[in-house]
Amino acid sequence: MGVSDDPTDRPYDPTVLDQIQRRVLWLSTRIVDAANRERDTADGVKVGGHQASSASLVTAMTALWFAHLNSADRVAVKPHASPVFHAIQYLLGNLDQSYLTRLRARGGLQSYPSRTKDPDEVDFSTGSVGLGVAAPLFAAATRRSVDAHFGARPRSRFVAILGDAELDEGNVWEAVADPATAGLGNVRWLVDFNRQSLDRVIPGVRIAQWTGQFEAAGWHVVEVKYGRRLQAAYARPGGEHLRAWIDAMPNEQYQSLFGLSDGALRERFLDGATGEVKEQVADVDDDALGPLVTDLGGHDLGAMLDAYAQCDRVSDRPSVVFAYTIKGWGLPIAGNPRNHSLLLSGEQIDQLRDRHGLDRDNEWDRFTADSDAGRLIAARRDALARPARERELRITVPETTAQRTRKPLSTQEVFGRVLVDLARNEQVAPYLVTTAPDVATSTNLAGFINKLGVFAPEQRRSWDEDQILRWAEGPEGQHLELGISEMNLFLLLGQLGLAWDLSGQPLLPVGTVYDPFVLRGLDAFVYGAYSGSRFVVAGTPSGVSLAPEGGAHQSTITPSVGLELPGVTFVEPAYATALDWLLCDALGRIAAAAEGSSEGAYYFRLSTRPLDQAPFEAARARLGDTVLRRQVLAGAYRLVDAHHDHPELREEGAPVVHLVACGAVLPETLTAAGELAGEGIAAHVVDACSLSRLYADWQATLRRGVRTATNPGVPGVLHAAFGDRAPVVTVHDASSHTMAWLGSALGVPGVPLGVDEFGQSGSVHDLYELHDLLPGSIVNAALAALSA
Ligand SMILES: Cc1ncc(C[n+]2csc(CCOP(=O)(O)OP(=O)(O)O)c2C)c(N)n1
Ligand SMILES: [Mg+2]
Repeated sequence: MGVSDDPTDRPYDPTVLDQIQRRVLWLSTRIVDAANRERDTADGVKVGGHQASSASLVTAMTALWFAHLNSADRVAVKPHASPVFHAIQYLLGNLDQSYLTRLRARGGLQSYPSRTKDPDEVDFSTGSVGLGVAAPLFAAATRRSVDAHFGARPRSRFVAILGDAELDEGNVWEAVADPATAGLGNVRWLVDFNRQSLDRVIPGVRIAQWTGQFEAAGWHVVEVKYGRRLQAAYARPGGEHLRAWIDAMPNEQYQSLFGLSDGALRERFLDGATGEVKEQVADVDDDALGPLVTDLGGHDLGAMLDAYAQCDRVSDRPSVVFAYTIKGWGLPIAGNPRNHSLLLSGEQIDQLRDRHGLDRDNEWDRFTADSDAGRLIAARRDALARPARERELRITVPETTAQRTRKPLSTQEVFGRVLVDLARNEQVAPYLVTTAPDVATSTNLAGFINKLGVFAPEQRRSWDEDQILRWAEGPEGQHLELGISEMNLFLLLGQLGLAWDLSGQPLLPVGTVYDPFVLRGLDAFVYGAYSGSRFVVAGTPSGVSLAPEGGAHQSTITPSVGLELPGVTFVEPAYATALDWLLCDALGRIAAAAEGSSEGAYYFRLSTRPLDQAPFEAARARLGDTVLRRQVLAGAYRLVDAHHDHPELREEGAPVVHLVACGAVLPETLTAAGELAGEGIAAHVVDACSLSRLYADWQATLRRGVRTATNPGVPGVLHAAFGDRAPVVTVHDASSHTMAWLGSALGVPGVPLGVDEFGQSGSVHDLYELHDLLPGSIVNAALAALSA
């Protein structure tokens, strides 16, 4: 690419920008230094931070924030460049100076950019490499659909700044390949192409492969390879030999030049070179040769700004810029193959401070307001100021869609019905958006899709006259279909759930996935939860209850994920009305978006096993809707009260046991309770429809006790559902471990039943028998619990 030397092409004075980038380099290096050399953590654990990875991006990020971005743009920053980001925010006046010495301290600057925990405004959390790269792509896909439904908002560029080794993560390519991300002309990826990862200099020259992959996916690729000095050398007669020599040089050889000087550098550089190449550098002094042959474009402000401008001229597809950089640029550790976690010594820091013309009294200062840099920064601060965004949707989500049925129903079927009913609700429907990784129809989203259509940027002609499923695609569609990538599902859900912030429009996102494959998207699920995103995801079908499907399709550890993941509420209802209440409530909470709430995402684990609804209707008649709904939302209710059904057992003082079940296994549990009653044992049945809420309530009570050194009681929810103090049997179509804590929570003996092996194909009966989930086993477990 050509570098324009005409300063009138650019609105900023290059010498001022250069002054700013030097300060950014100093501050980002010193932020890490202070955390490591000046803070006593008293625990012997290294603090760390990444001076080399940060330095690598100083030029590219200075050019972005001080000469390119505007207030509508949103940026994901490479995890290990967080010190550069914070240094920039500090210079812009968006971060108090006190934070600069608090990198990686509690309440200070987080190790990696964090939306929810950093003191300055982070658009995308990053840290698990690859995810922060893909997130802006899905934010842009979200924006495309938001613009189509709610009117175009000021155009944003969605930028990801990534390390070159992040391209090794498969999720990056899943995101690039999905048709849902095609044609997003407002996406920019900026690759910090320093040819080093954590362990090593990346072997070989991979740029051609990567360029080919991006181009095959329809991306616009820009390479910023050489700086001005090298470009000038190439332009001399015979300069093409020099260029060909450097172009073909293996990374390892090129990288080794950074540690050398003078004669040794010349010798290494020319190792194996032809006479023509030698001739090209014959007149270059020894001390000028190093700076010349290592003059890469990623450290040339003008070259970077030109690359950004070049991307802006391409509006019909995403752009990726490969900026050739030096890991550790401007530091004594530049290009060192081991520099990923190297830290400058005190002496090196002193020398660097000197070189930047600073001393201990002014080393943390901002530029003064009356300096050229100060004036530029003040103008940039104004240009980057963002309007406030509204989190909340001011709508009323109904408490129920009043599902009525006489026939047995599965939760998966009810889920589809509730969404269809909400799609008819004029207040709620506009904000609903569904998504699935090629499982929309098999997870019961077909009804919703029939009503609200599939999103496509342009109207597409349908060639298929299906009477049952109308797959109409166009800008009005509210279902976003993905290819089979659960990573992409959770990345998209995560971004849909942040649309209030990143696209100025709160939404009600709902995704579906086969429950076992929640694990396939798990890191992106964690990422969404950590980012504070709000959405509903339904994992269905689940457990061994999907019986004939068998084997690895049987999820057993997913409830643990739902229960243990912060920011996620796990819900596994069994009955239609309970699911209806819980789903409406979840969407209502997403709409209300209470700030500071610990609940963000809702994970519904569903089943295709049809269940008779009569037992729930009986509990409803006994408790009334108000009490029952309150208990369902709190996480557990007494489905069967043995003393109510069999008053004689109470009168006789019969032994009492609690059978607690979750989801599809309730029929067997009810039968077991009946059999126990026949044997003179009062077995109450509790439906634990949200283990998360039960567990959270128990923990909150315990923690209060721990923190105030008082005896914790039984929390309210458990008290309401369990009343009597009696042994428990837990029954779950999932790992027996998931509910095994209930005995402790209630302070009674407990016997957990569940699925602790990889599954078989078979009928529900066959498989419940195999895993001791039939009524006979539950009865035996109850007897064991009673005798414990
Ligand atoms: C998913 C994941 N795996 C591993 C790591 C540990 N890790 C952090 S940085 C890094 C290498 C990054 O290299 P690159 O992206 O090229 O960044 P650079 O520091 O060279 O700029 C690794 C393996 C991580 N943060 N996330
Ligand atoms: Mg790298």
